[in-house]
Amino acid sequence: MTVAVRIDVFSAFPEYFETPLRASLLGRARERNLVDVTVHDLREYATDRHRSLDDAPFGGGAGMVMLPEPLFAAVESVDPPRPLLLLSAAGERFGQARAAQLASEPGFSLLCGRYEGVDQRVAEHLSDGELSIGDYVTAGGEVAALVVIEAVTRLLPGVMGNAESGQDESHVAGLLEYPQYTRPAEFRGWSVPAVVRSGDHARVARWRRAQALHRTRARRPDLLAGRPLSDADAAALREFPRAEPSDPAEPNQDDLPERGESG
Ligand code: JCQ
Repeated sequence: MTVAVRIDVFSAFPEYFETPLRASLLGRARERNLVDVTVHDLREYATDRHRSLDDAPFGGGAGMVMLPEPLFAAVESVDPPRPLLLLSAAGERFGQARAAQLASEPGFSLLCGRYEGVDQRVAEHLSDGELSIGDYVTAGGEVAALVVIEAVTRLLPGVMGNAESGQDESHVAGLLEYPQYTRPAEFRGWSVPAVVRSGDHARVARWRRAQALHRTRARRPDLLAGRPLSDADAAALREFPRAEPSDPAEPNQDDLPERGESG
């Protein structure tokens, strides 16, 4: 019996986590004690009578900065699992490899910034590192924390049922996922490719592999850079030279230029 991975979250808006932590995969994983997520309300550690968590920036400028005192007080009082990671657009990019690494440890903690950011002394002397989920601006680190928690939890032993097809999925094998189909075999005139209904499982596997490679080359060529093509992959690509459009009159979506590209 393995012990649950412990995740402690520090947030000025703990209510943000209520529904996502109860619903679906995360809710089931917590009920089954596969993961132990505790959300701490930063406002409980505010020291002034207004329970302030922020103040104006030294040097002037727009917006507010999170105070060091309540953040240090919260973390020092809880003594949460380390590493303690600050969610921030300025952080290291969070990806599947980091998710797998965090899933292999006994626990970690997430500190959610708000307002225009946190006092730099929190980043330097309280947190062990900064994580970013991507190059966009959100109102605070709560959504990013949920992304990290869900990506890590679904990798824990026993969390995923039949969908332990974990090895096929986008990013897990270093390629984008192949196209998937379910019933009906024909929907509004669009047919499921004959090969996936053929019952020839080895041929289906080669078709899927070829589609994953075509799709990755078209959409995320960066993932293929410096990756040698195996003999099996080259053979799959010869057998299935390009994705089959559902309607021969339609252009192949994978071969269209990216939106916003001139050509
Ligand atoms: C965006 N990846 C992560 C918003 C302040 C550290 O202080 C702040 C953090 C945020 C949240 O941004 C993110 C993020 N991309 O967490 C304001």
